Amino acid sequence: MATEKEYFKGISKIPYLPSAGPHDVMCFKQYNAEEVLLGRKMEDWLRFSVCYWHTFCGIGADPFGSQTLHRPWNQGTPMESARNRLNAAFEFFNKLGVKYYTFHDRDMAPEGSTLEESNRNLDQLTDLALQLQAQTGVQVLWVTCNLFAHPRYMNGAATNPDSHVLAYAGAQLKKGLDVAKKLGAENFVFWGGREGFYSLLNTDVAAELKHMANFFKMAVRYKEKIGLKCQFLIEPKPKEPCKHQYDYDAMSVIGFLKHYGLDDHFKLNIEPNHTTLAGHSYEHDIVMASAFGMLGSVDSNTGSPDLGWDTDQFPMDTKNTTLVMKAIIEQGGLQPGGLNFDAKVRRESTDLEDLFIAHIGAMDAFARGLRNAVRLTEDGLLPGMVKERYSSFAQGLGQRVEEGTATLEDMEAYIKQNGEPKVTSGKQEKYESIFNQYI
Ligand code: XUL
Ligand code: CO
Repeated sequence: MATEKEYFKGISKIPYLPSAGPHDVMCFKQYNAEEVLLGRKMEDWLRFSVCYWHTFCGIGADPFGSQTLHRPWNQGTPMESARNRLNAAFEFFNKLGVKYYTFHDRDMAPEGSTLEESNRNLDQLTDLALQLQAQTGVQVLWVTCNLFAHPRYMNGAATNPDSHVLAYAGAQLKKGLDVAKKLGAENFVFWGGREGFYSLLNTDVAAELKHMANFFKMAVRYKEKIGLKCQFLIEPKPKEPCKHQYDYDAMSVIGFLKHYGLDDHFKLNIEPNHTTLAGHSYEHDIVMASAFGMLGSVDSNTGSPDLGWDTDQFPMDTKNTTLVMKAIIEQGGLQPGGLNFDAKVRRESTDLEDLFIAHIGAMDAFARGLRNAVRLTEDGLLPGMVKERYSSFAQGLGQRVEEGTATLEDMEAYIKQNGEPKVTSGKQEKYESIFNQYI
């Protein structure tokens, strides 16, 4: 690969060494890209992706302290840094053995003082990205527009009370969709960071939701006009930065999409740390989105269950990864989506190699989750127990409820004939005990 400089010196391609000891954290022990499970290669079940904003733009600053992460690619003018960063990123993807990456328009290229200048910056950087993609085979899992960081968006982008701001967001989105087409992105994500409110006293929620739906409709029309073949995804999050965000969780977004007739054009990008912020269990929104055929992709990270904010940690808990992979297997895979590590090393993890250790650990956690979920599926014990639990809907009156042909009069006649139903144990502990034997 023709990079001008090696950024991750002393680190070569990460190998699969299943018998390596616990001390060796620079190899995969579970993730074997080419190994076939349930008729598909591991890399195709998992479709791992590295995110640009945390891994290459993150500097470890937080509201209480300044930069702790000093990256060698952040040198020179903003455009020089952006080029270095892109070269470093592709070196990282290759050494890690990951085939996809994700980025916001403004992490790839710095924002200029006009829309035209921002677009020119993006043109230059995406020319280089295209070249690096062709050299390495690494592809864009998804691209997104940053419609939340610039001060103009402080009161929202698509839900801003000022149509001038909405117009800026639309102009930025138009370029973002052109970039998605240029780089062959497989998906395009909308995360509404400022689409919500802090006070209902100054907010017309009905107007804002309608404007947001119309903004999405413009995106659908432009996508069709330019022949962009990618899946649109909305990423739910309940709060942070807004006190209340409209895309609260999977079910709110599904309801919104159906209400405005957008559900054929969008699926969901579920981030478990957002799901837990909404007060649900880790896998809840993955399962809910999947149940409605709306699970498009996963921002694979985790929070701390004992904290109330988005810590974007690398997912290391194999119980969680098993539950996620079980849902993904049940829906037949995630393609064209993938498992994108929207996760950041801690600001105290200051070595460059920590970026590798974090990704390798998370990839192994997901590979192990996949192996567990495959055994669970192949054994068929738990799925069989669930099927049996609902077996009364397979014939007679239950079947007619299932098909939607039963009436309340039928219910009354049935009860008069059959009387009180018998009490049946839910057996939760039995399910939990069996599940534990697979992780
Ligand atoms: C914010 C978040 C974003 C989106 C893309 O919590 O998850 O990084 O994934 O804008
Ligand atoms: Co995310």
